[in-house]
Amino acid sequence: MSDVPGPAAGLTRLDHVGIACRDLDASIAFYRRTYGFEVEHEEVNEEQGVREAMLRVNGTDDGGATYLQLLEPTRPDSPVAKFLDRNGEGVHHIAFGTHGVADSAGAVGAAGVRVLDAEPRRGTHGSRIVFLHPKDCGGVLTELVESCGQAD
Ligand code: MC0
Repeated sequence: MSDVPGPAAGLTRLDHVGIACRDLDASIAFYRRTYGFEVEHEEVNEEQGVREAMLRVNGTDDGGATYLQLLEPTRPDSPVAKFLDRNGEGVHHIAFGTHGVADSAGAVGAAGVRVLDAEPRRGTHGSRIVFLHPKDCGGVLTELVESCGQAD
């Protein structure tokens, strides 16, 4: 391991794992029936081209929580639809929580990773999000998320 300090990205936790699915209701039913996870929030995000559900996995002692985010595409040219065509259903991205998404993105960008959003976009439940290029993150599409009214 390198002894060079990493960037001061200010990440606090794993916020969610995003999972691409073709049928959101069937996917929700699987996670409820198999693990007992319940839907905490559901919405359509037209900008991102998804219908999505947040299933709470656990709370954390910092006031945050960790979720599974189930993502069904709403249009064929969306990133999730392209992903499904290419890979089928499965893990689409991971997301790290932060107190300040713009500062975190700046720090990660300064470390040489392409930040895909020049300005934070609107994520689930009023959160502010940016994506990092998967080719700079070991093949993992990575999101940074600042929750709306985040207490952590
Ligand atoms: C694409 N690639 C991925 C990937 N998507 N690798 C890992 N995980 C993924 N999810 C790879 C492809 O296999 C390809 O590799 C290369 O990246 C280019 O992909 P492309 O689809 O041909 O081309 P692009 O450049 O048009 O799009 C890829 C890119 C895009 C990641 C930049 O999908 C993007 O901007 N994504 C961020 C937005 C997003 O995903 N939104 C949906 C979730 P090869 O080797 O073939 O070159 S919205 C969300 O999650 C919100 C609601 C929230 O959390 O609140």
